[in-house]
Parts: sequence; structure tokens; C-alpha cells
Amino acid sequence: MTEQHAVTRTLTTREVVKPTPAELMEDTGTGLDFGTRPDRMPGHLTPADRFFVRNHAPTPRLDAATWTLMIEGDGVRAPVSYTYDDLWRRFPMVSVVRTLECAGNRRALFAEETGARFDGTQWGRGAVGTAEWTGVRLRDLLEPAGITSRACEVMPEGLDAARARRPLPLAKALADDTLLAVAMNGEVLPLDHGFPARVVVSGWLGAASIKWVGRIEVSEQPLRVPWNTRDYVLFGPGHPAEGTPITGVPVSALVELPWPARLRRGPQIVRGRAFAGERAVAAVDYRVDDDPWRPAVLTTPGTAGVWARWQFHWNPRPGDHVIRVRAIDDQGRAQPDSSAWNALGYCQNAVLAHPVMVG
Ligand SMILES: Nc1nc2c(c(=O)[nH]1)N[C@H]1C(S)=C(S)[C@@H](COP(=O)(O)O)O[C@H]1N2
Ligand SMILES: [Mo]
Repeated sequence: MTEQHAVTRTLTTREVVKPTPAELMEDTGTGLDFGTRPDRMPGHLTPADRFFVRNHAPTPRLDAATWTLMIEGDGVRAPVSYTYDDLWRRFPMVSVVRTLECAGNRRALFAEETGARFDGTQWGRGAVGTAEWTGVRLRDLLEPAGITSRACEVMPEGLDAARARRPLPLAKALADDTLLAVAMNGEVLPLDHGFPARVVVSGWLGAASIKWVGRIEVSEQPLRVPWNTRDYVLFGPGHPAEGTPITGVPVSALVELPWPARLRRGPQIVRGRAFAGERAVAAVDYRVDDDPWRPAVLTTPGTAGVWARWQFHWNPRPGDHVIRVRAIDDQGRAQPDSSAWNALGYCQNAVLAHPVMVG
């Protein structure tokens, strides 16, 4: 094989299209899943070049010119189909800033916390990101098909080899901020993030935000698929035998430092984000070593479905320290001291002891 062939082969067998350099992204080792490095989040929005990727199959390369979206199922009176042009021209365009977080985010830390070994992608803290998503309200696409009075669920389906699909209750599908997005941060949706169109479901686990959508089923019956029976389900104590499918993600906080962190001595600002799924972040507290808990300053307002940024001033002594951060949502729910155990290691949200070396 010539060198030219070798290069071509590497490129065509990559399962994620965009470059995922180690300076920006954490490789989970699956070849499909890359997290954003928490110390490489430059603004309120996560740039598309470093937005985390969670793929159950390689990124498909779909042709927008021939792509169609079918709306069908017993929950509509007449199926309809749309072209890519229809999405851009026929409907009001809506933009929303929303955070996506994978339900498996921090699974590797959950394993450390409990000593358990969980199957699934061994995420650190990087399976979360925020973008401005632009597209068409799902509601505007469904209404022309005539939603029946008995329709109860809406299920977008992906055109990737995983045929990813996950039903939403009708009310969530019709919500003002549930979109079929065609753009991310003002640019055409990148291939890895669902080109030509992806769903954005505010505050819910990332798995509900189906990428590469080709079909949306509207159903008069509750739908049972792998992603609400086997995966993305909480199994274990406190849950029925068939498990509890995950919907909104729980409140959590992220320190924008490597793990462990090395900091210079002297006064500085420690920054981070907090996210509370369908709830707004109300407050963030921090604690250094055994000092008392203190309030951090929120530098962006808490908004449902969007992370909030926080910071505090710190003038650390040289040596080893531990920073703890605890976010609280607008219903008064704070991050717990230990995460609610579940067999697949989802929804880790216990307060983390972040190791920091100063000096
Ligand atoms: N078609 C399809 N949609 C999908 C997935 C997938 O593998 N295939 N992964 C889901 C999961 S588990 C997550 S967390 C988000 C990740 O979105 P991102 O890769 O744009 O960050 O996409 C969701 N949508
Ligand atoms: Mo996910």
C-alpha cells in the first residue's frame, strides 16, 4: 500500500468526521465519542469544533439534495414529507440557546465514586455543551399532518446505522423550544452533529436530541424502543423492575480546570458552569478544603435548559487543595453528596472533589 492509500484509508474509516485534537477534546477510546475538555470552553457557547460528539454508529454523510423527512404514524391524519429546502424556506426560523448533556456524562467519575464498573462510554466531564440551535419548531412540522386527538408520543428516528430513536411525550414535542435544527452557532449543522437536521429537546438527556433525522413517527400508543427500555433507563433500587426511562437531567456543576489541575500561586479566578436540565440554575456554592461553603457569583442568569456560568476569586496557598462545587436548581434541589446509584451509571451528579495543586 502506498502512503497515499494509507492516508485515504485513515480518512475514510474515521467514525467521526471533524478533527478531534487532544488539545480540545477528550478521547473516550470508543472511536465514536469525544468529550469537550473542560479547560477549553472559551465562551458561553461551545464552538462546534470542540462540541462533544456522542455517536452510536459512524457519522453518516447524507445528501441534502435527496434527503426527505417523513412525518407519519397512526397519530397523524395524513403523512407528509419535507425536503431540506422546505425546512429553510417554508417555516418560521427559530433560534434557541440550549445545553445538551449526555446522560452518561461523568460515568468514569461515578465508577470512581462507587467502586463499581459500569458498561458504556467512560465519560469524564466533557459530554456537555451549549450551542445556539436554529431551525423549525417540531410543532410547525407536525401540524400540517393533522395530529389526531389520541396522539400521545412523537418519535424522531435517525438515518445512521444505529437507527437511533427515542419517543417524546406529545406535549414535549410541541413545546416552543423543541426544534428540528438545521444550524448550530450560526453555521449549517456540522456532519457529526446531525446534518442535515437534528432534534433539540430542551433539558432532556442528549439521547433525545436525535441527529440525522429522516422520519418522525406520531403514535397513539406509547412506543417501546431500545432507548427507553434497555439504554437510557435507570435500573436499581428505587426503580420498578422495567426501570425508569431518563427524561430531564439533574443539576450538576463543572469546574473549568483539568482534572487534576495545576495552578500558579497568587490571586486568580476559578470559573465553571452549572446545568440543571429543564430547571434553571438558582445558585452555586463552592468550598475549598475544609473551609466553609461560600456562594460563587453567577455571571450569566440561570435559565431553564441552559447552563449558567459561575466564578469565584481565590488566593490559594501553595500546596495540594480540593475544590468542591455544589449547584442548586430553582426548585431548591442541590447536588447530593453521593449520586443515586443505578446499574448503567447514568446521571452522576454528586459533588466532586476536584484535586488542585498550587505552586
Ligand atoms: N441518530 C443519532 N442521534 C443521536 C445519537 C446517535 O448515536 N445517533 N446519539 C445521541 C446521544 S446519546 C447524545 S448525548 C447526543 C449527542 O449529540 P452531539 O454528538 O451533537 O453532541 O446525540 C444523540 N442523538
Ligand atoms: Mo448520550
